[in-house]
Amino acid sequence: MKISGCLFDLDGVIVDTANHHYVAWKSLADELAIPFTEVENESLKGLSRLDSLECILRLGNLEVSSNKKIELMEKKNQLYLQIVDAIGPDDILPGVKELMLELRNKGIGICLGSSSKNAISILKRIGIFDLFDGIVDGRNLTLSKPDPEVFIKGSKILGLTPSECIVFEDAESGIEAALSGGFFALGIGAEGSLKRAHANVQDLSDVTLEKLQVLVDSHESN
Ligand code: B16
Ligand code: MG
Repeated sequence: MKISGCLFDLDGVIVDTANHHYVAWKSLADELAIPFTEVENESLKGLSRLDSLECILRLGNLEVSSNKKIELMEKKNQLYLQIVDAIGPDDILPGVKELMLELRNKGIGICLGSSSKNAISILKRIGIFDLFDGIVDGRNLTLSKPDPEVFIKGSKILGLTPSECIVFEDAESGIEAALSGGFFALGIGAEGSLKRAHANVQDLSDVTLEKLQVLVDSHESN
């Protein structure tokens, strides 16, 4: 497969907002006296706001009304927005912007594939919104990762098939979404994590289009 398109997750791939989501959920869980640590948070990564809240409520065996869920989600989001208010271009994760600039120069399509409804404001805040050919985010999705909808929509925006695209993901739900959609799934994170991905890197420092193509080719020859 020759790489023609790249679909980037946002939180945890482009910028370290994955941790900011955790801090905001942790504060809400503490208030509700629900035990919640980074271990439980791992399975929340990539899930929509509502799916994340419902996971946390299940951890505490709590059942609440739909109105209460809306109130709790709003509270978490306000806290999250307060935290991300401080982020800027310096918070882009290592290698991301360099890789995106190279991809653009070489005519490779770039699309966002994020579950977050805050994605566009974050991209504008860190100054890379204009590097994207397309955006799929929490505002245009009916199904949350691990459903492949987010990446299928992204590949369609780029005018490509899934088999021509790489997905960059830091979350198990996102890797599953990429695999079930028929994409090449590149896992980003600590060594030993995201074992179901086709290939893994710790971060995007020094990752180039050539290196990505080598990862794809070596997976295919295995
Ligand atoms: P929001 P991604 C996801 O973004 C996050 O990983 C997840 O933790 C968050 O709950 C979800 O977005 C919804 O975010 O509350 O801002 O709409 O990783 O798919 O870019
Ligand atoms: Mg993510």
